[in-house]
Amino acid sequence: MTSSREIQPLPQDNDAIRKALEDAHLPSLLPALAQITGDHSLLRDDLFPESVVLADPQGGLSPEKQAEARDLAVTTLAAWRDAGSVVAPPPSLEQVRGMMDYLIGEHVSDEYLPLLLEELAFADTDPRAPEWSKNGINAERSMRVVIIGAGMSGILAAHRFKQAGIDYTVIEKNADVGGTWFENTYPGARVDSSNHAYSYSFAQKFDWPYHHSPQEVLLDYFSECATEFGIRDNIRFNTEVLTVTYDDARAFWEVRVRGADGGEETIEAEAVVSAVGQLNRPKMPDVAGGGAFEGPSFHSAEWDHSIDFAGKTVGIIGTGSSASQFIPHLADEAEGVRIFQRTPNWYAPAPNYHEEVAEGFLWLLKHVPTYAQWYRFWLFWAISDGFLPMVEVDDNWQPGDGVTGEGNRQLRELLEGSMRKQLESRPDLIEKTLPDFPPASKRIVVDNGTWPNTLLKEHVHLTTEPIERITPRGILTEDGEEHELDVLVYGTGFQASKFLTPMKVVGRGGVDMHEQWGGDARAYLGITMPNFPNFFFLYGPNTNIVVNGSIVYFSECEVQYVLECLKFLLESGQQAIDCRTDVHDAYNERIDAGNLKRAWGVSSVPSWYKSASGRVAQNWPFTLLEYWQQTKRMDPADYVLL
Ligand code: N01
Repeated sequence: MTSSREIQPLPQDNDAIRKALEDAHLPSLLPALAQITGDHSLLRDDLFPESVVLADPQGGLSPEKQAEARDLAVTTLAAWRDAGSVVAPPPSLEQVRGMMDYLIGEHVSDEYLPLLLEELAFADTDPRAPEWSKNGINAERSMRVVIIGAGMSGILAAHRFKQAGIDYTVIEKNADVGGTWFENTYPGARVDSSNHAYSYSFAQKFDWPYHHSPQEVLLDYFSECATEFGIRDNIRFNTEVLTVTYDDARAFWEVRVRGADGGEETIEAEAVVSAVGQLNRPKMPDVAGGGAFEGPSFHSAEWDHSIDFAGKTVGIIGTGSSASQFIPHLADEAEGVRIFQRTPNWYAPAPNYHEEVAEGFLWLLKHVPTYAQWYRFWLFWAISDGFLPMVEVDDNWQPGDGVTGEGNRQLRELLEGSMRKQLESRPDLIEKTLPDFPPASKRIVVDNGTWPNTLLKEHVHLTTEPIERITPRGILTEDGEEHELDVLVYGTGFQASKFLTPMKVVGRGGVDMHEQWGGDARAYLGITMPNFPNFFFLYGPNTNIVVNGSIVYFSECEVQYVLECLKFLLESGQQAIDCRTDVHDAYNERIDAGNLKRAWGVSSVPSWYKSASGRVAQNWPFTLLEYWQQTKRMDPADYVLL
């Protein structure tokens, strides 16, 4: 990644610059030009973008205004180059604010400003890095941390602990880093949020080949991060955590692990960080006859790459985000495709979903300092808290209503219009695929027309008849038809609400974590829970976001909070902190009330957002800003000090 972040000199040839500018994202280019030249008059009133929405990347600038902006950019870049390509001194806070105001088309409030400054993270700055070190606070004290999992959040935690000089060991069950991006190798797997924003704020990559890169590109990114951060030597691969047990008398954790050779051992640690993810353990469907099918069958997260689908009829149970990505590939290869859909999905149009990043845009990201940061910032804002009104529940909402409020109605109109248009030649498919429930009741699937085009193929059949059972030869539906299959693929998702399954975690006084939860995981800030001192979750209960932000952002906030907790332990000399039950309960009451004001909280549609009891155990219902504010500092009053 370091190499991909090196800015290359601008060429003498102005035509090359002009050509690249044809692909420029203009709202984020002008702040970059203002920053490198120090000339903030470039942010002209008449070139002010009118909006920040993904569907209109040029912010409503007319073609004439876009041409003017490009002319201005050529002249500015050529003059800057001719003057020696010297980047102006860092802008003042007011100047940065002016650039942000320009880019987002409104005045950045005092509340948001510090968060946005962190997210902007200009090259070679890392505002979230710890400004303290363990030995600087207390060199004598033992502070060993076990991190469970080396996916996106585990790599991040390891990096931060290394920066703070904290002794850490990462236990990873797989043979390499990457977590979900290591395991999900099904054809078509790619990130469905914008890639330039789906990366660590402090390790931005300029040269993403796609706006939504495929799995192997994401895996490379996280693998390179692990190498660049220098954390690999502290990761024990092919090693699984079996039990985690708190020793009350000595105030530390015993982590029982099994290595690749089957041998078991116990690792002691003062703190444990769970970075196991929510979408990790495959879920098989609860239908009769599971295991009866005699042909090859597998889950999407355990793809069997040895199977040649040519000439075969493949059945797929499930139509979620995973299935919507791999089914089009199966349809290209197999002779017959039979899709079994229980509940339809809303599909959000993303025209650039499979598009490579345009050559000129990529060129500019590599040649114009700070441009990549400003573009990432634009994306961050575009997919941020402004989306929340679209999922809000009005007070007069009634069960069965197809929308939850005015914002949700607008969203529904957009999605429904696009789905109807794409399937207009097949009213039967519109009937089968158009949900009657409000958008965002469950996860909206991202698509660029590939899904309806797949359904329109003659050899692809969408069955909405409920499954009665799986048989040795295929699937029997309730109408009595047995659908004969050669291969069966389960696109049935993950055991998301069963956090930390199948590990056994035993806290203070022998309390079992899963028993305490009773099937309904909760935590304070999604990070700590009573009876489990110095045990921290990343991507824990109620930290998943649905429409605003990315989970990388959440992980950065969570790790920041964990660092604050460890710092407190080092400074105070306390052995452990245990979340207060009243604080935890009051927090969760608020979370539950918040989720009941969101489409996913009131809808009865099945989704991985809910636990078996029907409570939303996964999602964060509030703003990104609020989570940042709550995790920025740790308040010792929230904890029992041990
Ligand atoms: O899993 P899912 P997924 N009988 O739980 C069906 C992330 N992700 O792996 O809706 C019949 O969404 C189930 O039906 P229903 C993303 O956050 C991200 O697809 O419950 N059907 C549903 O259709 C996503 O949301 C990316 O009625 C049964 C499907 O199986 C999350 O992972 C890519 C059934 C499960 O869908 C999970 O997505 C992929 C049964 N008994 C995933 N049981 C990217 O960023 C389940 N189903 C690209």
